[in-house]
Amino acid sequence: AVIKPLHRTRFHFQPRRHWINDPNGPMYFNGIYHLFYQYNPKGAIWGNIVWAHSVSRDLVNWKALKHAIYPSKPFDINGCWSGSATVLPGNKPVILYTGVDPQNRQVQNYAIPANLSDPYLTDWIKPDDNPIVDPDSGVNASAFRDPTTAWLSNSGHWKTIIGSKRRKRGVAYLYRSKDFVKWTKAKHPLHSAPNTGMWECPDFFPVPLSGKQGLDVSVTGNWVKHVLKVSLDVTRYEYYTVGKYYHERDRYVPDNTSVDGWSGLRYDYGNFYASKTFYDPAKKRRVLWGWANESDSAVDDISKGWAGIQAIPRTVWLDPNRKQLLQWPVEELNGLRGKQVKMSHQKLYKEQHVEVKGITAAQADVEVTFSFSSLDKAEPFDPSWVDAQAVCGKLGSKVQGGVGPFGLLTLASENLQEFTPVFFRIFKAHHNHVVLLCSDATSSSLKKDGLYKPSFAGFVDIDLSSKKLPLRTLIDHSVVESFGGGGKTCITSRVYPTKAVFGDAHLYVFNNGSEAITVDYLSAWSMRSATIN
Ligand code: DQQ
Repeated sequence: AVIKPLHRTRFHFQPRRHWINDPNGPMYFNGIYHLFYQYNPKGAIWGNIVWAHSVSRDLVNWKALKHAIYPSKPFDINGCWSGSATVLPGNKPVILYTGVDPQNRQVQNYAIPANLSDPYLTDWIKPDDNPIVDPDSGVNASAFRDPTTAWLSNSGHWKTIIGSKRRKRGVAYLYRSKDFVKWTKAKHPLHSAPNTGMWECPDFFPVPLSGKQGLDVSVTGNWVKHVLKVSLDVTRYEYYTVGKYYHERDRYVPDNTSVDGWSGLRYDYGNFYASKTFYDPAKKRRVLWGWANESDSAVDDISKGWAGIQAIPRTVWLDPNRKQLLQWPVEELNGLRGKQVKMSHQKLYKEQHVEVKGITAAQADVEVTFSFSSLDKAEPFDPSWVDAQAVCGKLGSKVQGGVGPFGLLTLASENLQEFTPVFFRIFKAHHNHVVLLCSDATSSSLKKDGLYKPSFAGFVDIDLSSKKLPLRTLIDHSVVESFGGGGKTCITSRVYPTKAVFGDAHLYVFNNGSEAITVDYLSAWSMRSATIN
């Protein structure tokens, strides 16, 4: 008999087997989306890293091609690590990536398509003048990696940044080139920040001050802001700032509403790392890819034979408040929506949960708007609560509140022995209200050993004057990926239910606060499986 793999995702990107990590070199070229990714062709743990390669016409269904870049030359013999694609004038893609050389130094290389008229760009050449950037004596050769998509300045110079650290200071070194082959390090880094450690996978791009449109990375002007994102290897989270790029000086300065480091903004407050955006000229949008690692053990991964997925690609743009980004699953995902069920004007009193019936709750897309008539009952907010995850750990979905907790119980078993709640809780602070979004894996699985079950959470900087809070959650067997407040705060959890699987998984709306909540409107869809690799 064929055993259906319990936790394998059906519409998230993953290879057929083995380990994957960072998305690499995403790009659009002649009608086709390319996604490369860090991949171990030999097993379900990290190692033997190559650039695997898939192509798509819709960012949803993918076809696997042969590995694009793999160790074969001295400049990458010990590893082909992360990097980015740039499409040069004349529609010529180039990849910049980090190679690990025989001395285990991290060097930067380039690769070009062997045949530009091959629509899939299947074969890649690594020219003999590699590496194009060596770590100089001032940089730590084991912390010097992950070149970004390059941008072109008015002076005709290409620029890229490379992640690094100087002692505990995270650094984005800037390099310039006239011809994309000979690169010179700028005297000053583009940006750096104390006590953040190694900056992996930097990403740097412009966003217009208003509107949802994305921009090519080379666009500048007083009508754009720039975003710098870095991934911190020690703590395994990412943060970004919104700021200004002074292109004559090649310096980036975060706005005073944006901070570097631990308390900074995150694309995702859950399991999401080594992310990277690209500009899609076909739909004039900027699209974000990020890796969602497993939260089970290496032993589990080896026995299931795979580890790692990519989160659903998201369109990103600047919030009208100009302080943060907004994110939403790419519109193409809606093409997988099948059977739809609806709920409206559903009151939820304290301790009540109501089932959303009639869809495949283990593989679903849910959009809901909750409303409340008053904030009078909101619990007091303790100003020392700066760590959202700690607050959610203390005030879980079972801890009764005032306004909230309310939200969804996803991947729930019939008697709620297992469930992953995604919920809001509203607090009253001195001058304002504070909204918390939690995606809590604590009760997600009855499995005792080897699971990481954090109570991920983030604050939602949202205006409550309409007395409404929207939430969208994508559920895909071992993934619960949520977009709170219209994409203001996103959280991805990886969970491994033992009972709430396939047809035994349920979905509920719930409230556990003394203030009654109304489900104004809910739409949930069974999701079809995508064709992936
Ligand atoms: N993964 C790659 C590195 C990168 C790290 C190696 C981030 O290039 O810094 O697989 O997850």
